[in-house]
Amino acid sequence: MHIETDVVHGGQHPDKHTGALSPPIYQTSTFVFRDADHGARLFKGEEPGHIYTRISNPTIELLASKIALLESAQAGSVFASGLAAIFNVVVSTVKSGENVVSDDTIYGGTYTLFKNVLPDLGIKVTFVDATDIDQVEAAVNEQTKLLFIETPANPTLKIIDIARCVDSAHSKGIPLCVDNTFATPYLQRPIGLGADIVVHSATKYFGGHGDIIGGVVVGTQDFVKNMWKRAKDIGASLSPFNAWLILRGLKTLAVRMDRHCSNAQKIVEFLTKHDRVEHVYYPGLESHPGYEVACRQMNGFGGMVGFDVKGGKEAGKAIMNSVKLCTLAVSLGDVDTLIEHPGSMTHSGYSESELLESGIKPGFVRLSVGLEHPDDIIDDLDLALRKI
Ligand code: LCS
Repeated sequence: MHIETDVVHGGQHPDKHTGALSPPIYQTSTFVFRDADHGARLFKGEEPGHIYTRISNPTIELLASKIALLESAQAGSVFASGLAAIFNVVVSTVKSGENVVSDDTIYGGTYTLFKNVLPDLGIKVTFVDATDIDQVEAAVNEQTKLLFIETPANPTLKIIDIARCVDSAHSKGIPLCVDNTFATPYLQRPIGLGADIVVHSATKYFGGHGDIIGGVVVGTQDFVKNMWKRAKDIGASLSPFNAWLILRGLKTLAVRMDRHCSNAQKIVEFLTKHDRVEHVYYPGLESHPGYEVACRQMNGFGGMVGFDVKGGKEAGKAIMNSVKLCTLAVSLGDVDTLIEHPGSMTHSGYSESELLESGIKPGFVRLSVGLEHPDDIIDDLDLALRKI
């Protein structure tokens, strides 16, 4: 089936007992055993069944299998947040004394996890610019167990060639993990390009309405099974209600992504012509350094846009303080257009020099283009830009 059909029907069937079309929310902590031996068999794994929602739950399993289907992966797991998903991927592939090679432009929370938390567990992360495959190969050594990239990257929309990273990682015998949050499987499917693991912040386009926090990992059956053996004891499980909200959000993923993309395209056209705007970052611009790779590996350029305002940081702040329709808030992928300043907000874990090395200029403003009428977003931005 096409992905437009899979987001609606994939993995879902009317409820066996009641015929309910919408899946039930199994809002329960625990599941009752038939007798003591039944409980013991479930704990030993001798019989399939649910024990306790931190370990498994039917609503959560439905979501995990649906996302695996959408990403063309064998299996999936869901977590309480995107960062919990990423943490569990790392600790199930990398041990103390080993290391990760990661692109240097990633979500600020992932960056601080990699820079500050993992070293305390004995896991080192080497940051490189993964658009330069020589840098990746120079950084990988005997102890490297994972290559990690985000593409398009948060916040600069840097595009990394997934197939090239696959070749490089596999030639060194290590897996490639791609954070596909910005693109979603509607616009990009890294597993089809050879990636081993895909992670998402489901908080964003999957949920789509700005009302949940969640994370996703997909990969091979073996990888997901092994990861879950530890993850169930780490305990960052998603709640059944949040799983259900993500299932509901996914139904409209395709139509929402189409509109996010077309709205973003119109806003980019407006911003590139604006005399107060210095530079626009969008992979759909022919002048974007990743344009050709994006055309090859994506089916659309997404709803995220970045721009530098003439006048630097103060001018960027002035825009964010004077917009009325665009909402000054972090997160992304919502129906509402969100505007923020990565340097002082989402990416404040980067030092001044790290921001510059990652191409995040002081005045860089990030826009998550929502589903309002594009002319209204443009009018709002135009008024704010004209005030500086
Ligand atoms: N990966 C990417 C690409 C993200 O943008 C985020 C969150 C995460 C992982 C972590 O997911 P979470 O744990 O929040 O579900 N990005 C955010 C952002 O840009 N603004 O606020 C959160």
